[in-house]
Amino acid sequence: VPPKRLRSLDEDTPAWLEPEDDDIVAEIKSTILSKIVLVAGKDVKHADIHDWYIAAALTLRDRIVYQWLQSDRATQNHGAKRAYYLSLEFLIGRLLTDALTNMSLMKPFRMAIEDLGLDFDELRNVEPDAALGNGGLGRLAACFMESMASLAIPARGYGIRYEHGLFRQIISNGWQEEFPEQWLLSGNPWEFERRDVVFDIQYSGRLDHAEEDDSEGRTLWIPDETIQAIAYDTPIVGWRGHHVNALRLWSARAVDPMRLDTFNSGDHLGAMSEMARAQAISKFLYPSDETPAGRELRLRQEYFFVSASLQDILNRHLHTDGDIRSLPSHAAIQLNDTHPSLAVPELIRLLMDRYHIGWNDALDITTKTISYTNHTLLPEALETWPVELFERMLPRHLDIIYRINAEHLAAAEKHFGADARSQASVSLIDETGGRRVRMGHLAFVGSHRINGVSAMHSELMRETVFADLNSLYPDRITNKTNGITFRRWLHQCNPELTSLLQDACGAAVLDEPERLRMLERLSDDPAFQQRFQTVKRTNKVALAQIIARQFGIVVDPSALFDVQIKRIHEYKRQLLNAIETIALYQAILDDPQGNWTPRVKIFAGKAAASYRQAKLIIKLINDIGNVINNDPRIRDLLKVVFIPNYNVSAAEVIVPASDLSEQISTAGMEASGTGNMKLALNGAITIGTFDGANIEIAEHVGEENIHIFGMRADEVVQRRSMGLDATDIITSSPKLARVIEAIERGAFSPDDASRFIPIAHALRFLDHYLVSADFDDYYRAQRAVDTKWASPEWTHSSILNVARMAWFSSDRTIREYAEDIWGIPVI
Ligand code: B1N
Repeated sequence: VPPKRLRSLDEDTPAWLEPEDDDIVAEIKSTILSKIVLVAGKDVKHADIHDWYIAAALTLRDRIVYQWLQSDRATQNHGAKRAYYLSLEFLIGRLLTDALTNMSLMKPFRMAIEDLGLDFDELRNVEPDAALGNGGLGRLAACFMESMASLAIPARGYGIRYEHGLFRQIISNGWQEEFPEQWLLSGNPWEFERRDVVFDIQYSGRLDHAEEDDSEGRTLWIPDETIQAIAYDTPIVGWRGHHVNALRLWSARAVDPMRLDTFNSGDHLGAMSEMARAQAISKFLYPSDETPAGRELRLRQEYFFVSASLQDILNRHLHTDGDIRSLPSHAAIQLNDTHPSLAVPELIRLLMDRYHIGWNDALDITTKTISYTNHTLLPEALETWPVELFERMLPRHLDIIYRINAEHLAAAEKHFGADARSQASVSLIDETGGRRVRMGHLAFVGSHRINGVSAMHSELMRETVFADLNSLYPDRITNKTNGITFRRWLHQCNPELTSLLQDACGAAVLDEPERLRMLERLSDDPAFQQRFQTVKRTNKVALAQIIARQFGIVVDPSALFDVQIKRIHEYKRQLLNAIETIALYQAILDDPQGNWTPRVKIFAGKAAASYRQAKLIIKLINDIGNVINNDPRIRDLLKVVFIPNYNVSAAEVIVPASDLSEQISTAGMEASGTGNMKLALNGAITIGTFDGANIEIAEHVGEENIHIFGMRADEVVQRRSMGLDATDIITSSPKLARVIEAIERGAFSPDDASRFIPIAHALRFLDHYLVSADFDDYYRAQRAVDTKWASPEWTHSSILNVARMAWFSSDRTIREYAEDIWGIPVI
């Protein structure tokens, strides 16, 4: 049980922060009431639920701030090395319950709020999700922020304070529609605007080589556009509230609020145009996930946040150390994918042009400070930018990139000889089809460590995209398998299970997840199994109620909840799940009295607005649901639910209620996955391919506690090399043939029989994702799941999944980053 007493703080802390146990609730209540009056400026009787939420958040924030300042002082005093995590995405979700759990204040706050006559759950549900990310990559950044604070690593996250996060998804007549998201509408109680932390960010203009002052290549860049970046800090509290770090997000504004001369001449809108152009930079999160957001505005965003962050890091370093050259021993900068790759030329530029360091030292300091995480090998997702755009927007950076490339290619020539293929493959410039800067190569060459996010992914990095770079710099690639924070993804989202785990493994399981192992000996204990099943049932009832209330679909909590929740992408193969649903439907109709396992197929996820095939798959799932859910012959043996607007908060409800976790990407394509970890930790059994972190999950939970199917990565490559036509496969699979025929006949789209022809066509002739090729084995694996569900083996395996997931804590991942990449000691 978390300690009720507040941790003792240093002498500077006001006495009111250390009330007696019994006083805590009263103190919280009176602070909340005073915030209503003093911050909302309202009489308590006029306060609405938003006012109460803001007042509660501010009351909690007061307590966090003292811990935060103390953490900062401690880092300062020890001259400790800091980690800086640069990411264009932070998918945080809600913060109230997160901060309450970590501050050990959940109970007193709940009591205080209920004493005030409010419903705590209603209050916490008014908090909007901070959805400043698309999917796994952004959520990983959020988990890492929490783990760095929990491990008391002095760290800071850097990103963009998007005014509009990921779009709101509405399903209208089965189709996805996108609407702007407005998380800042009612104010954001967590952030501190730092009006004194402002940096100029400059674009375009020209280089004056005549001004080069020496052979070092310092060049005068005369930019012709300046905008400003202003900092907003959000405190991130670690577990038990010991340490607090900041997430610093930048907002863009013009230097002048408007052009007065233009305004006075009568052009009122024109007078504001510079402000609009500047603010556009932090207006929207690019909603693409693993597809290139190849627009000029995106490159402007990337440079904007990289430049502001590096100026800030260098300022702080100089202020505390006084010697710019000692940067690598005081700062480790981690690039979350290639989106912040401009950090390489920007750091070199600042060191040379602002701090007058020579080329060799600037390059050396840069590579020692920076490291890069790769999250995808999909060729279409690897960022490249036209050289022409660089010339126009960032001429000085292109200049620096060319110089890095010249030295790099000279080293490559020594290594490979005059082999033109290897030369072309390692070059920072892709010369095939228009000259483009390869951002992955740039990040690689400018880093001392490059990591993949699962064992298999890191191995594929060495063998494919980065094979030649790896041969040139053989010690740089390393693996850091992803993890998730157990505070949010177990303790907070599944309090019932957490309390059972505390009973079974001791209260210390909250601090030492390895203790989950103690469940192994209970996995066959009938009494424990019973309690475990009761917890799952409670969570399923809660989800079933939401599904009934919000979507009017009645589902039976004793059915198997089969869940696929993630971005909609062809490689993630929601389509494979959808066509298996059709095959199962047909099989039940063939044998209505058969001994079928009742199933609820639950889907949730967003498709990029411009991704037509993914949006058609959403429509197909909804249309299948319409037919099956309304077919009385099925007698509720099968239900299909598409939960709209999937986000972190939705995941927190769905994950604890899941029985089966669908992790069915085409092998070799999912770098890691992290939803797979969340679901297994909450007792869902995985049906999945040998891909990403599924492989390591299988190693940990044991092959008998996971359902693996389908082609392996090498078989995928081999099959594709034989062509994408699946006719042979369909001919030998009557089930698959029947499914495709039903789709083509319009069985699920009677209002428009041709609607799903593009999908049927892909299944027959363009099977790039091996949906047809893997269908039979997937169907077989699903029937093995049915068999297991009916036996006591299910609960046994489910318990063992929970027991063996400790390694997937993001604390373990962060410890590895700190020790192997950042050189930061963890106590
Ligand atoms: O990063 C996650 C992994 O667990 C997933 O397997 C991986 O798919 C995901 C461009 C991406 N890779 N690449 C992206 C996101 C946005 C964007 O604009 C690429 N996301 C991943 C965490 O390692």
